[in-house]
Amino acid sequence: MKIGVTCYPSVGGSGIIATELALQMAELGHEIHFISSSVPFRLNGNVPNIYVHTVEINDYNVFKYRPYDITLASKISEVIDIHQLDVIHMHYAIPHAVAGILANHMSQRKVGIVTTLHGTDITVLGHDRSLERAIRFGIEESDITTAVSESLKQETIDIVHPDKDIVTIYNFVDEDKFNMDIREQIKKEMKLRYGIKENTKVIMHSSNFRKIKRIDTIVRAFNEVQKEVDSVLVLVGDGPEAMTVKSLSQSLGIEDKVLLVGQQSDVVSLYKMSDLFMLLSEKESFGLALLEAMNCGSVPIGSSAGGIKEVIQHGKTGQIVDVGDYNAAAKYAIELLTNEDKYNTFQQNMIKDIKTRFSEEKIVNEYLELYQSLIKVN
Ligand code: GMT
Repeated sequence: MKIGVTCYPSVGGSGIIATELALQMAELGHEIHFISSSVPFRLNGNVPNIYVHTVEINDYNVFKYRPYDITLASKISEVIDIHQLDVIHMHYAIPHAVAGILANHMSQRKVGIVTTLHGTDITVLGHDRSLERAIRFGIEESDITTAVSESLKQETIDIVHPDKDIVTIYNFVDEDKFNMDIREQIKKEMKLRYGIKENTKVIMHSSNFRKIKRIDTIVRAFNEVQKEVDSVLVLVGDGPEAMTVKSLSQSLGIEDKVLLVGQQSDVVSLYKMSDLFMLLSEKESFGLALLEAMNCGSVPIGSSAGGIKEVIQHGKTGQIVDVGDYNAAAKYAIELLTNEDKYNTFQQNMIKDIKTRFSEEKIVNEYLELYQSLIKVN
């Protein structure tokens, strides 16, 4: 098969899923054509069967706004015809699905269109309805639309009311990269590197530090935990909330125990260093970082927002708390960090559960079947 893929190439779960899926498809012998504003960040080196077509947008005085979406559509259509694509996979309804649909109209060859909803375009509609018709159009005019959790699927139905079935396909984890291999050894090395004592427990969070991630709740929960358990909080990533987090930890008098390590290329080693992973967002369609950290052995505490409660089985593979409830998060964290048997049981359950529900093989096959069903139709 020849598959075109359009995603946001910068750091973020949707770009990661698009790239990891493409890498797997390429390994299975399919030809992948990325049509994107730049090379996706998880695409390292030259991978056979993967081609990247970047969209150039020129600045003409005649346009008040640069026509990125139209240029993208034009480029997708060019790639469809030149490379004789069979299917295009658009990540996000706007602008990508809409650009893909337009591209299909422009091209001589007609392709099947798969659109994956990752959350943000539906979240945006919660407070700005101006894109509602475009999103509904993107969903309805795609041949197949998928959502990354049941929760996102339901939210889309409730807000957009599309006249179309939505298929849930969960995010998946790259088990070759994110696993528990030599976890104890890496943990030791990383603690040494970050000046953390061997017996000190590590609580971790990683994200793009947007307000919806509610890192303030994590800092407040950690403040309670460190009163009872010798621990540090390691925050991986960067974004608009970084300063707020810094000043909150200063005002709580725990800044020495809150490590803001910024964006890191080797998150795997960081995850292996951690005992607990917290994702207490107020909106989260799935939480890919959570899944990746879990497969590295970090036991999760998540909020009840969106798809997080589908990723974590409360009381079995991790714990779930209400959004903003830092006392409950702290209580669960203290319990897990001081009860080794319970901790080990959760860790074993979680690794088993990921293998069953979120393995690369399972999820890649689900997408493959969708692509194949479209080839039969076209
Ligand atoms: O979490 C983010 O802010 C990044 C965002 C993105 O667009 O990459 O992630 C979204 O898509 C991921 C992949 O499907 C999901 O795992 C994340 O939960 C989702 N983020 C939100 O819903 C906030």
